[in-house]
Amino acid sequence: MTGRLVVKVGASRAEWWRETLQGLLPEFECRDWDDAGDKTTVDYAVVWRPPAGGLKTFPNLKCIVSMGAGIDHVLVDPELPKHLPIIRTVGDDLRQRMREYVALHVLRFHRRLPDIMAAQQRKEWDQVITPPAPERRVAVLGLGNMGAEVAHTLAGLGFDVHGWSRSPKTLEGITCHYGDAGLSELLPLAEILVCLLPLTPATTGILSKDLFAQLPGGACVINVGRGGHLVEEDLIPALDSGHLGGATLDVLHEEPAPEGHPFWTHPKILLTPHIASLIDPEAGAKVIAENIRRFDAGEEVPALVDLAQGY
Ligand code: NDP
Ligand code: OXD
Repeated sequence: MTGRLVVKVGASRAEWWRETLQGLLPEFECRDWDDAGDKTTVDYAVVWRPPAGGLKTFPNLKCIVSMGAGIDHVLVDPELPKHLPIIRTVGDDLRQRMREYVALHVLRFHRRLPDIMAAQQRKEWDQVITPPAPERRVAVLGLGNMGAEVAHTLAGLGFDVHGWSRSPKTLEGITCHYGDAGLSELLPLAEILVCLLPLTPATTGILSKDLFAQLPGGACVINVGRGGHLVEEDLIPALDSGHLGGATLDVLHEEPAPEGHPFWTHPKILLTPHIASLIDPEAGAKVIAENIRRFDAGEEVPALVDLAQGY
């Protein structure tokens, strides 16, 4: 036994995760967060949405492992031990899932599937005509691990793809924009807008009425970043006025959406339960185990987060 780790994830999948990690890391003792035993001997915490103040109760952690690409759910803890490195979880399987999800929802808007389904309800044979993909501009906010792959997938389907990042980028087949000026160039072009940004102070609330006003009439929005990117109260007026054509939301401020939340029933909103690229133990545990092993051996871990950058 070379170390101990604890796993914190939703109760329904906690034992599945713990057992899978234990099988992959026999040299570690893997325990559930709530059954950690002696907290002073825990080296690694593998977490999804740990409770505020929880991580500091493990005084000798070497590293925090986010069970996801985003680390906002860790950074949000006001008592987070800030000296600790954080490793995020990224990998081919997760990128593949995101590519599938975004392609599905971009095509749904592009081919006007909601209109076709509504026509069927009315028993109308409505031959909706849509332009071919090269005449449809799609903008991807965030060109990182997920966003760059998604942009290439959409370009592969023939869309006219534009992307936006913080720093300048060159991606084959994608028109890249960056910074505030780049966003102003991009928005008036974006018939379908995909948000794949990390949640940081600079990106919180970016999907707001000001941004919607810069989109062309009828534009559709797909948010797969974080609920905090969207100013929720700005969305329904933009949809109801007809300025926005529709929204697909995989992430919300509060997940699951509370009963009675207007997004559940709005005819122009499709809600999915944070499943765009859901990490499961089959795919995710292998990546996490490899990262922990490398970190423990003092080897380079590419998924180590640059905490100064904040994502
Ligand atoms: P990365 O950190 O790899 O990429 C982030 C991208 O966003 C980079 O291109 C970065 O620019 C850009 N960016 C960050 N801040 C700004 C800013 N202020 N202005 C403009 N661009 C900015 O993240 P991932 O691609 O791995 O993931 C992105 C997010 O997607 C995650 O943080 C998470 O919130 C969400 N996600 C959601 C999932 C789901 O199932 N719904 C699954 C996985 C991720 P630059 O390249 O210049 O650094
Ligand atoms: C992630 C997520 O950040 O699933 O990986 O949202």
